[in-house]
Amino acid sequence: MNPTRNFVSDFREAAPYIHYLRGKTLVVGTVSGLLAGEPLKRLAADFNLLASLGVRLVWVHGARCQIDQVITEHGGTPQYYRHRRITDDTTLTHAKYAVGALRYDIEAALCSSLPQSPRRSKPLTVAAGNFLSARPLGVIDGIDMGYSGVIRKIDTEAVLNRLDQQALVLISPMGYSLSGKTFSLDMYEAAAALAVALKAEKLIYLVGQDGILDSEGRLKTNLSAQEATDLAQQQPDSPQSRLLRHAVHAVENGVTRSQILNGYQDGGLLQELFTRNGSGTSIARNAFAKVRQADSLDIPDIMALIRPLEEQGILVRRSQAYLETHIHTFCVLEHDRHIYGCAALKTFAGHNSGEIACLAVSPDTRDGGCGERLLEHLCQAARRQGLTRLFALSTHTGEWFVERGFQPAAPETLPPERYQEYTANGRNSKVFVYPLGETV
Ligand code: 1C4
Repeated sequence: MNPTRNFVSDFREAAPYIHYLRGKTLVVGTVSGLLAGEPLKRLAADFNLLASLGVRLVWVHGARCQIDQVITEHGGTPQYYRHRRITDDTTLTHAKYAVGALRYDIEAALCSSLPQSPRRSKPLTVAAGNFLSARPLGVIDGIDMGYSGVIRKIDTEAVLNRLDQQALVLISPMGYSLSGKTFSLDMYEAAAALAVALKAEKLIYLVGQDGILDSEGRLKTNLSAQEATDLAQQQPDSPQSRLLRHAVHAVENGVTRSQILNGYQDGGLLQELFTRNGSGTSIARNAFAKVRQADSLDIPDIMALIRPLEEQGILVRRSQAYLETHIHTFCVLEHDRHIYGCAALKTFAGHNSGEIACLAVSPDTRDGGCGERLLEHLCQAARRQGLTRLFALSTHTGEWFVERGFQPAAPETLPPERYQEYTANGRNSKVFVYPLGETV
């Protein structure tokens, strides 16, 4: 294995994502367990890296473990009701102490001069402050929740100003009432509320598990808001369902995606942001269509989708007979039994290349990431088949592929069988290739 080759293909894969994320706002909520030792150092280094790439960052930190620890050290027992802390006067004093100390630790970690840090000479500026106003949670089922609060308002303008000044905005899970009281807040709720108020591109929760797991412990990589809500309702009182509800709230109120990742995985955040495969669970509002293997029942829908594009010369003409014999190479994007897109992965005997072919998304669904999802699906399928290179031929859509890391290539580099077809059909299409690299 040639390490330089891996670096080059990985860097090419990351480039479009770097471009896309520049100037975008990410709100990242981290659970309290991550905020010490190596995990904190790694997170701080990754935040520094993201900020140096022009990503606008709001970091909302939890403090549950640290507050529990202070309470225990003072001989108390942390009290919760429905996963929310019951905050009496003494608990509030402990919470202020623990959150204050934690904030210093986080700021120090963000300043530390790591050898590989792009900001070695100028640490990232951190802005913290009274951005959140709160009101009491009140009495729930007869239990007075004391100084546990919910967000009342966010000073969005102040946060945006700090972001415009290229500061990382650090939000602690505390809010203040107009009468000058302090309330302890829920990190998940605060992060979701900030993401909505700031119209963030993404809300990311870094947690202690690989993402959202189904009842059999399997990771769900993509969920629509509806699927996430259904999952939350299966175990309404679990911590996962609380997390899901906030993640769904964000995507239903204008945030493009909520992502839930394992914060202990070194590089998990960067992998999610800069690779096609990502990591963890992604939740999108769009009752997001599923990409699945096509079958012969899909052929009428596929034909309806591709015929107009064939008429325009964008796609090569494919007969019904061709579709019937090659349907196993197609995937479709489906929602509510309606097909919104299709694509095929053509392979060539004795060759490690595959062709992304017959890629189409219905006109009323374009620009919503469906094309990207079909491409992702085929990249993963190609890797599973051991292919090392993908290519696409296009008369109209070359830029779309280039923006996703494909490079123009000479037609002569096509597999011989495909090159013959290329010269015979006279379409003079442009060729684009994408190295899949040696890693999966
Ligand atoms: N060029 C550059 N950018 C484009 C673009 C284009 N033609 N069409 C859309 N975009 C941009 C949008 O402006 C948007 O940009 P933004 O707002 O994010 O900055 C972004 O792409 C949207 O990305 P997305 O992931 O949401 O994409 P979708 O809209 O869901 O889907 C398609 C993108 C290109 C698939 C969709 O626009 C579509 O169906 N277009 C018509 C069909 C088409 O052009 N398909 C690509 C074919 S190339 C042929 C074959 O038959 O096998 C020909 C082979 C030959 O020999 O010539 C292929 C592969 O099928 N080859």
